[in-house]
Amino acid sequence: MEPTEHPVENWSEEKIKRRTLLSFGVFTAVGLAGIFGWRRYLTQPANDNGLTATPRKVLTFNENLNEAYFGEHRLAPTYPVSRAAKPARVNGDIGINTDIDLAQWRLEIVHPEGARSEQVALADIKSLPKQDIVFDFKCIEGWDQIMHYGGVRLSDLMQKYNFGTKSDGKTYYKYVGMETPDGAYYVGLDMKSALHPQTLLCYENNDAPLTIPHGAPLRLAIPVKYGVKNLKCVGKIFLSDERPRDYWHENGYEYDAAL
Ligand SMILES: Nc1nc2c(c(=O)[nH]1)N[C@H]1C(S)=C(S)[C@@H](COP(=O)(O)O)O[C@H]1N2
Ligand SMILES: [Mo]
Repeated sequence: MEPTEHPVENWSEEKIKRRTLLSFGVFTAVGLAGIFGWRRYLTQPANDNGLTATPRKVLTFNENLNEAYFGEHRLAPTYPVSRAAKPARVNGDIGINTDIDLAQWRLEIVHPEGARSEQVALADIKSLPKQDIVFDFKCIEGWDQIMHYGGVRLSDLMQKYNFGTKSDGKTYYKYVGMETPDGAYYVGLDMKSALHPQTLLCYENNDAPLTIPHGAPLRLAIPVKYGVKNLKCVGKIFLSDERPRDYWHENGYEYDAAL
């Protein structure tokens, strides 16, 4: 008779108990590894672009609104000032009035719920911390150019003039709308893009005051969006939970115009 190579084990009650405990232990260890792995994933450092190694899109779903707004922002690439185009290309003149009286200009901030509106002078805007940005400006028509703009963060302005949030001071409106003084050109921005640290209201191009064709006295520079959203000559800013009208969206382009 052949010897049995793998004799059927005679599992004692004791051994079964041990095995059960062991597999329970393994199960728990795998579970804990999963939890710690997840926590590490949540706290992993961001790379240069502000992105974590693992795509985090799926997470925003569960994040509360404030975190989504003030949490990580994906930053657009920036460049050395020396690479900025001089002079910067001009494109689009809807709502640009070459006869504009720059001394008379005021930025109108319209608070929602009919509460109030404010007229802000350029000097008041300039009193906020100055920011410079050199980014690759991209037009949906197919050209791009590195441009250097200087101004203030839209988020700083919103904080200073206390607009953006509802009366509880915490809940943000969903959108920010902007228009030229004559209302001929207009854009809508989702709040997260409006609060993005690279979203600036600019009064300078290449260290010089903006020219009228470039949107004097104040234009939007929003590097996370295509050129169409970079409204020149801002006359009015307002807030809404409804998507504000948007010039190029009305002309068939995708609303977000996100890069
Ligand atoms: N008021 C106003 N802003 C505007 C436009 C316009 O026609 N009118 N055109 C947009 C488009 S399509 C582009 S590409 C950029 C061009 O900005 P630039 O003239 O500073 O290059 O402005 C945007 N802002
Ligand atoms: Mo454009």
